[in-house]
Amino acid sequence: MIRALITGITGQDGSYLADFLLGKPNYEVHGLLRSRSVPNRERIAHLGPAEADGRLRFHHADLNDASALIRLIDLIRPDEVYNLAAQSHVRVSFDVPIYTAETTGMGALRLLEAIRRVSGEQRVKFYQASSAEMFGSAPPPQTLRTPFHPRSPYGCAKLYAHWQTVNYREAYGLFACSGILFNHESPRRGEQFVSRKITRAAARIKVGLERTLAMGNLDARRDWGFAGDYVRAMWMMLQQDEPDDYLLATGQAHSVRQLLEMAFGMLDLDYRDHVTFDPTLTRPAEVDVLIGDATKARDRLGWRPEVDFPGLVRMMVENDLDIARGELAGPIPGRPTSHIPFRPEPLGS
Ligand code: NAP
Ligand code: G4F
Repeated sequence: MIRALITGITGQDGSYLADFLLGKPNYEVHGLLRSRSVPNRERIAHLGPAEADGRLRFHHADLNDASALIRLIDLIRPDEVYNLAAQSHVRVSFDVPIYTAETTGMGALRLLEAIRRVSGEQRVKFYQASSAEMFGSAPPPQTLRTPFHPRSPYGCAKLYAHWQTVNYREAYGLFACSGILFNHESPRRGEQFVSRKITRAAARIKVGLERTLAMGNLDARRDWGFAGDYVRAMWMMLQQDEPDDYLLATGQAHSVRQLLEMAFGMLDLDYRDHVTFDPTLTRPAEVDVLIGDATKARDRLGWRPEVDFPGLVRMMVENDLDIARGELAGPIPGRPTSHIPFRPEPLGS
């Protein structure tokens, strides 16, 4: 059996990666859980049968606790480590910059160091979840040769983790890969990210649960793909003969406004009747356009995204419509009955 450790298994990508690896008969998956007052296992609840079979196991640890990471690596002795855990929200990173640097940046280093110290001669393969946010204001299309220019505490923290990954490969010969991923979404996307915020609101407005949607900058453009396609490529990177860095993207960008138009349009709604502007949802420094060039992943890994932008939006709208209709019918067990919208304090307050 191949033993894989996933940090961030309760998140969007971690849950899809767990699905993907457990779909292979020769994988045993270990998930890192951090302590929370309310368990957060919605995205992995369906994996109960794998847990019952012993092919999926959970362990408490935290990227901010080096001793726990050393203990975990020693206990599991993983063959593959996928570091997907992070404080991953860009706007929030302006409110908690030091926490973001600790978790998203230093957390990766703690994990790399735990692997180096504990695993010795064992050939552990390491995947780092790097981000298109590292390109920041670099003009599109962004390629693997584009100089980085991050525009947020999150982007800076990811860049630190990226270079540490490269450095552990070059300095210690670790099989370490950095996947620079452009935005990828799904029905499991967190509700504070713009795609899910929009599809969820459109569905709730459609069934009458809400009337308005407060938004920030509608002109930003992103290269949006489907998370299920992207986790497949994470695994592919670790199956190559040599470790390397890759960029994953669809190569096509849409604006937030176009996303609104499409999601609301699929429900025969006009977003202009519902969307209001809230300046607190803008960022002190914005990343205007991200469009990635995934030629290397296509040529070397044979990777291609299978879900296009309209297919992605439809999948998310349909899922959120089901949830909204269910909520109309009665409260869903384990889910809060009222949603508290994310409305950050104005910066500097
Ligand atoms: P996500 O849904 O926000 O999931 C983040 C995960 O990290 C959650 O499981 C969270 O646990 C965990 N986590 C947070 N702080 C932690 C800590 N201190 N110790 C241990 N675990 C911690 O993120 P995602 O969208 O799946 O993205 C996965 C990774 O790819 C992230 O590193 C993200 O920055 C990066 N990335 C994402 C995208 C994208 O478009 N989705 C693009 C490029 C890169 P809880 O459930 O307990 O909060
Ligand atoms: O969905 P977002 O919050 O994603 P963002 O900032 O692009 O970051 C995501 O993708 C990165 C990869 O490129 C990841 F590394 C990162 O972890 C995360 O998954 O915002 C997308 C765009 C931004 O330009 C934002 O200003 O949407 C704009 N936007 C406009 N109104 C909004 C809103 N974003 C959010 N979250 N909420 C709004 O109300």
